[in-house]
This record gives sequence, C-alpha cells and structure tokens, in this order.
Amino acid sequence: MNIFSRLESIVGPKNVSIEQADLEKFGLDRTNIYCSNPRVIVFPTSIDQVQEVIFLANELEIPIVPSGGRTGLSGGAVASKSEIVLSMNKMNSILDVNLNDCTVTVEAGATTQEVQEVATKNGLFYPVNFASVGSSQIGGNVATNAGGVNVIKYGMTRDWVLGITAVTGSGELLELNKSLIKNNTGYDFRHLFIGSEGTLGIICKVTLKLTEPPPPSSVFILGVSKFKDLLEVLKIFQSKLSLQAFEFFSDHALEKVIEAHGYPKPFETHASFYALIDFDNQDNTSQDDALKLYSECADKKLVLDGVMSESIAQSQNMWKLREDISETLWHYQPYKNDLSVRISKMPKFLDEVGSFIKKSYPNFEVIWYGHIGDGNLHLNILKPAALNKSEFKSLCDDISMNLGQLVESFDGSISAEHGVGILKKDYLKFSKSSGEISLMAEVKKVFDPKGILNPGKLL
Ligand code: 2HG
Ligand code: ZN
Repeated sequence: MNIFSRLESIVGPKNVSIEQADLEKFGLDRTNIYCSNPRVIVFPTSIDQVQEVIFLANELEIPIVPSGGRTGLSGGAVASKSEIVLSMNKMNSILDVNLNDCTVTVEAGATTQEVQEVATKNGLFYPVNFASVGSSQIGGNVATNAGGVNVIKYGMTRDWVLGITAVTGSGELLELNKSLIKNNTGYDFRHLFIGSEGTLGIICKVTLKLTEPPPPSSVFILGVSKFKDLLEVLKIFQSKLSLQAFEFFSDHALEKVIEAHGYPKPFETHASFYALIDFDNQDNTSQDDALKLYSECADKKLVLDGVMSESIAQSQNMWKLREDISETLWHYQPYKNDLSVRISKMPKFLDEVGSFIKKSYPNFEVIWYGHIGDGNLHLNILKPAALNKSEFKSLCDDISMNLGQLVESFDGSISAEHGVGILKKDYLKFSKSSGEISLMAEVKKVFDPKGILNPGKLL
C-alpha cells in the first residue's frame, strides 16, 4: 500500500489530499520566498489519528510538517522537501469554557479570533492579539509563542497556556500540566513545547487562561523627531496610566500605509517616528491625565505633535495606521527582521543598524516599526525594483549575518516573536551559545528520536 492509501486508512478518504491546489497552498506560510513541495496533506480529526499518522511517518521515515493557520513569517510551516503536511484545520473545536476556572480548552486548529470571541461571549477576555488573528491557529500560536500588540500589558502566549495535550515525534501522548495553576513537580515540558516550532510534537489540544475584559481604552498618537525620545515618552506615560500598548512606526511606514489605504494623516506636522499609545480609560477619567502627560512631554521638547481619540471608531482608525503596516508592505516583497534588545538599548541599537544599512546598502529602503514596550523592533527592508527576488534575498542574508553580530554584541535576540523557522536558523548562533544549541538538539532527539517532526526548522 502506498503512503496515500495508508493515510486514507487512518483518516478516511476525505481527509487526505494530493490536489495540486492543496499541495501549493499547504506547503507555504506567509514568507513568500520558499517553494511549496509537500508529498501529501493530511487532515486528522482526532488525537488518535494524529498518533497513527506519526507512527506511520516513523515507520516510513517520512518527515511531517505540522501546519496551522500558516500565518508565520519565518518559514516554520514551509514544506518544500516532499514531506507530509499535517494540517490541524479539521481539529478546530472549542471543547470547553470553564467559568469557575476562567479557562477555555480548544483543539489546536481553533483560530485565535475564535478563542477571543468565545471568551468575550462568556464575559471574559483572551488578550493575545495581532493582525492575523482571523487565520492564525492556537496550536501555531503556542508552537511559536506568539506575541502581538498587547504584550506590554499581558505578556506572550506562554503566559496564557495552562495545559497542552501533544503527541511527540515518537507518538507518545503527553498531557502537559493538566491545566493546573500550581504544579511544582519538576520539569515543566509545557514550556518546552511553547516556542518549539513543531520540532518536538504535534500540539493537539490547549487549555488557555482567560482574564477580565480590559476597561475601555483611548488612543494617543504622537510624533517625535528622535527615536530615543520615544523611551522618555514611554516612561512619562507609564508613570500615570495603565498602558495596553505602546507601539511605534517610522515616517516611512506611515507614508506607505497612507499611500496604500488613503487614510488621513494623524496630524499635519511631520515627525520621524510616531508612538501609538493605547491606555485604560475607565469612566473617561484618564484622558485628562493623558493630556497633562502630553503637555509634560511637549514642555520637555520630546514631542512635536499629537492627537487623542475621542471615540471608539477613532481609536480603531488610529490603530489601522499601525496594524496595517505589515500587510501593506507585502507589496514591496520585504525581507523581514524581528529583533529585540533590552528597552534601554533600543536607541543605540536602532542607530547602529540604520547606519550600517545606509552605509553598506544605500539603495535599500528600510522601514521600522514594532513594539517599543517590549524592546521589539521590526525591520523590513524593501526589495528595490532593479533586483530580482533571489539577488535581493542573498544580499539581505548578508545583512542578517551582520545584524546577527550586532544583536549578539547587544545581548539581544534575532527573533523576538516570529520564531526561527528556516529564515532565521543560520543566525540562531547569535542569540544562543553553541552549548545551548547542542542541548536543544539533544532535547529534540528525546522527543523525536527519528527526526520526523519539522526537520531543518529551528535547528
Ligand atoms: C507586527 O507587529 C507583526 O505587525 C508583523 O509582528 C511584523 O511583518 C512584520 O514584520
Ligand atoms: Zn510584531
């Protein structure tokens, strides 16, 4: 029996595909630089079936690429080497909402947005949020420890995972942490699986903590002439207000979004960088404080201009100027970097990266934006029309090597929230010692002795 028939006998004929359209679609994530070439796509509908598929892959020694919403930006879900893609699309049920424990338990294929919605419907809140929540799946969020725009207040996905049910690369079923809050019984493999990028096991089921919905918020956008002023502004706003987000973008980022969508400018004054501050505004009591803080910033010559939202609709429109950047930039076939350093080191780091690129690659257009509150800088380099895709990628790989060295000298990370996948693999050595990387490889062998799961990713 060939692999197709063997898979069919596990999951049923409707849940295996070798249709060309599926082979093209399911071998790719959001990175547009790799080729899709999986052998077959399988859509299990139960944990037992996941286990059976893993046993089969071990027997035939055929690699599996775990696949969620494929919104990743590092190639972690790319299948280009005749692998089996194991899609969680058909394991997407919301299994339980427990109002006493304030938890939701879902199959890994539920989207982030579905989790947010079920929380809201039950008077609760799931706070991990980013532009692609409509497509990204919880299993993928956990596997990549997804971040987003509210990390400054709520942390990353890791902070919300209470329990994981996963099948390891050797087919063993693990119930990690049993959704307990307190559980001091040695190694917590749950945390090993979070951020493991599909290299240790297939995450099948997740229990997430929920919280109280946040109070209504207001949004301030203000402009500064120097990046370092944003840090002073952050300190000043943080001193009096409870911040849900403190994001930034450059004038170039703003120009591109406005050009693509026709949104109005936040204000006429030109600024080199803009901060978007989202702050709790319970009973409309914080806007006066925000205005006072803004005046304090203006007195200190930190800000050039600013505007505060007066309605929910205005807040939403202001958010579009930040949240639409990533999507807008796809048009320019950008090379993405997702770097982090300690917040206090950000200005020097950004200056050094900026000067390096300007000096070595004067024709490259660089767009900065990201999450100031988390020390996370997104650097998108836009492809000049004169270069073809592969010439551009190879130059950008050289840049990443240089940036990696800079990141290392700043004790930073080559991937703050997008994960390592294939795109960042060569630069992992700048964030982790060779000892750590060897231990990671040893850990992988324990969970996946035959190297069936997502080989070539992360490590
Ligand atoms: C964001 O913060 C996302 O908008 C995407 O993490 C960043 O596309 C990017 O580089
Ligand atoms: Zn981001």
